[in-house]
Amino acid sequence: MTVHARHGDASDGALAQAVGGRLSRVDGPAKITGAAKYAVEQQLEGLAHAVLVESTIASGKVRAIDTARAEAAPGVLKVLTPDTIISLRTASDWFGTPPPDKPYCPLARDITFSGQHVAAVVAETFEQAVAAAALVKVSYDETPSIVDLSDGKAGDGIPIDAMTKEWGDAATAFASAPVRICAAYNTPREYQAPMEPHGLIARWEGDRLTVWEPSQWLDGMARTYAEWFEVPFENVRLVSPYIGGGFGSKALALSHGAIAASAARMLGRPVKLVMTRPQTFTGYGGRAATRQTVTIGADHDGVIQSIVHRGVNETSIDGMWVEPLGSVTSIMYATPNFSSRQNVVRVNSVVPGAMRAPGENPSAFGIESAIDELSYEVGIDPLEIRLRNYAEQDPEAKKAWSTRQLREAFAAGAERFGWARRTPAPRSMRDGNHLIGWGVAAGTYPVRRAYGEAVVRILADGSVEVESSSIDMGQGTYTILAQTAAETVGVSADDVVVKLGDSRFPRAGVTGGSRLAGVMTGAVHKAATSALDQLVGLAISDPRSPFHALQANTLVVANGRIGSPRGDRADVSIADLLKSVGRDRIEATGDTMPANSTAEDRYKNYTTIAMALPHTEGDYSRHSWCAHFIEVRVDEDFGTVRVSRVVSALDSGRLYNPKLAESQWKGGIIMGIGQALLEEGIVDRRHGRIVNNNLADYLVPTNADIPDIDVISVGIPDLHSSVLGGKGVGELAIVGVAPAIANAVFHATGKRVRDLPITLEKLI
Ligand code: MCN
Ligand code: MOS
Repeated sequence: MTVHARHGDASDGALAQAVGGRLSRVDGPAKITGAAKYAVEQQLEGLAHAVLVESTIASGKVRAIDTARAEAAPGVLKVLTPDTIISLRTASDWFGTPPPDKPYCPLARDITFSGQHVAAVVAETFEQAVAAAALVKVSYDETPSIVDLSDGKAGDGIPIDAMTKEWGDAATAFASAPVRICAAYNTPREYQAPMEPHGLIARWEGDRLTVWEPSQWLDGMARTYAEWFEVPFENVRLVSPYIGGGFGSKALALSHGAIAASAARMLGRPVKLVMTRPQTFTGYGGRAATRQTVTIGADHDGVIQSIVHRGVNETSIDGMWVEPLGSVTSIMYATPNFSSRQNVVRVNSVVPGAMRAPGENPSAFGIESAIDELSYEVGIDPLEIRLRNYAEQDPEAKKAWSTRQLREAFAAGAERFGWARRTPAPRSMRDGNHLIGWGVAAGTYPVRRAYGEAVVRILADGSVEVESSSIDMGQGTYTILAQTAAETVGVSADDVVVKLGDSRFPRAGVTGGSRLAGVMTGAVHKAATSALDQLVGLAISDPRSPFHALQANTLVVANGRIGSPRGDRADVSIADLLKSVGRDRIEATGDTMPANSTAEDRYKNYTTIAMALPHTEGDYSRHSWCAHFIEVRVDEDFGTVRVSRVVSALDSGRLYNPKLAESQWKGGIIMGIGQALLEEGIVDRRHGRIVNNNLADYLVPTNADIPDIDVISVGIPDLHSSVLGGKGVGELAIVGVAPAIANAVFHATGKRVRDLPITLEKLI
């Protein structure tokens, strides 16, 4: 393991290894040398290969599936159709809502979107399965489809009352406000596009199922598989030690998983199924397309009096996805009058899903663009207007913020960026034929909390082992849990081995909502504290211990050695102490569940999201915050936009590992740049089909698109948010990037683009 310490930071190894140190990723070497085995890289005896056949229409019914030629093709073991696949039971949803007692078929007869799985071919080799899948002939009775939100047939949709937020009298206050702005903001379908596509290997041994599958939630997915196949939860093992990115898309067991596990059961052989890149655009949902109108009533000083917000997001014909569009709108600025409502509209698409900061991300595009528009309307600097409307407490929950270093973020970001040198008028800054624009926007993400569980072992050689069924998809879980255990027990992180990604380990809930780091550092801290207590207890009380005669009531453990606090006795290594007291290990399981929790509570906490603590629970409202300052250069002739400078100041509370948190923030900002300038799922309106379903046509940023990104941490420890004082990091930084870029583009060009992405045809 190498420790890269940056100048000016904790520069010696020991400091880098404690919580708050800049330890490099402990899983890094395994990943870059190829030693890390991803889910579908397992080599299993007798492995068969499944390939999906998908609907080519967006709406209608399968009339017939002709499998004769496929069945006769070389190497084919089975062709699965709705008629031949085994029957499964419907599983509960991720809230744990009990399912209707009805069968579940992962292959569709009723088609509600293009790309729906209708059949699967299983063969001895992958190539044989691909060849035979092309021979499956599906005929349909097609019916007209609703292409997207702009389709005339889409209608106004279904009101989602739970999303309604109202206080004061927003309509009246708006009507009487001296300054009024009103605009509509749209975001398109966007896709998580993780480098590793979805896929799995499923193997049955009797009624025990093992699934190797990239997963943001082993326990939740294991529950779903158990319910589908009606076997006990304990009979399902999910294995996912390394994951090539998820961004929200790998939290749930999906229909392709049910198909592969069914095939494995039917054949009595392990089956591998890997999605093609195009299938990753329809096998599960990306971010829903959204429409919002934001109206703001203010006085001539730019002080907001009323915000009225209406949002719509698309969902599928038979599934429900609500993208909470009022989430940032309702808390970012102080306003005495507020109204937000939301509808969903059913269209013929796969049900949309979670993608990095679902809700907050499009919500911020609306409100952070709108307040920028207001700033020009009243002639006040866009940074100044945000400070004038600063929310001193949560305007919605009417509670104090646990911590909100947003003012500090604005100040630090503005200083580093040089905001004071900005000239206010649009088109007033240029460099040759580049129009230069400077934009600012804020972002936020709530602190989601739940409970976690971990085991910490102090082993005979003095090393420490941590186990948890939580996961690392690149965020740094392995590393921060090593640091937490190392610091708590008093050893070097080099001597800690963290094992994750196996549902047989002590349980963990979903890695979603940027909550895992806070949850799991808490659990590991607790387990490690209890292991340390046991170690010290033994050293004091065991007659064979060299410290027994000391009659001390505590001892100090540091650098893997135990000593007396007064230093009046030679210290002893943990290994020697364990040897002298005749123990080969010390083990402690720690969970952060309330003391009176039942086994049922634990199961529910780890396998559903129903037990998460609201971010406004108790006396405080808890959120991470950020401010982005972005420079764009717009080519006046061609309308091309390049982001040339980013300075972001962020408040995620205490950072467990600043190097990793900065990397997370930069990743979020890069994804935000992609969202602002490139990303858009384009639908062929004749067939209701995503046409740019690959990474050549669905554009994500490359290195050449990304300038140096400067991130500044302005957080302070927030003990209302987590045991060690951290708030969420993973999703925060994407929130607010797109509006900061849109605002910069307006400053550069005088054109307000309210539809993402900001492509050149919208500027010329
Ligand atoms: N961290 C820190 N200090 C804190 C909090 C976090 O140093 N106070 C650092 C740690 O390295 C931690 C990481 O940030 O491992 C993320 O912590 P957290 O914010 O708790 O987020 P989660 O661990 O729950 O990760 C999930 C989050 C989500 S929801 C998405 S979406 C996302 C993201 O993380 N997907 C990612 N970051 C991703 N990063 C990678 N490489 N790949 C993805 O798919
Ligand atoms: Mo993140 S979208 O909550 O997995």
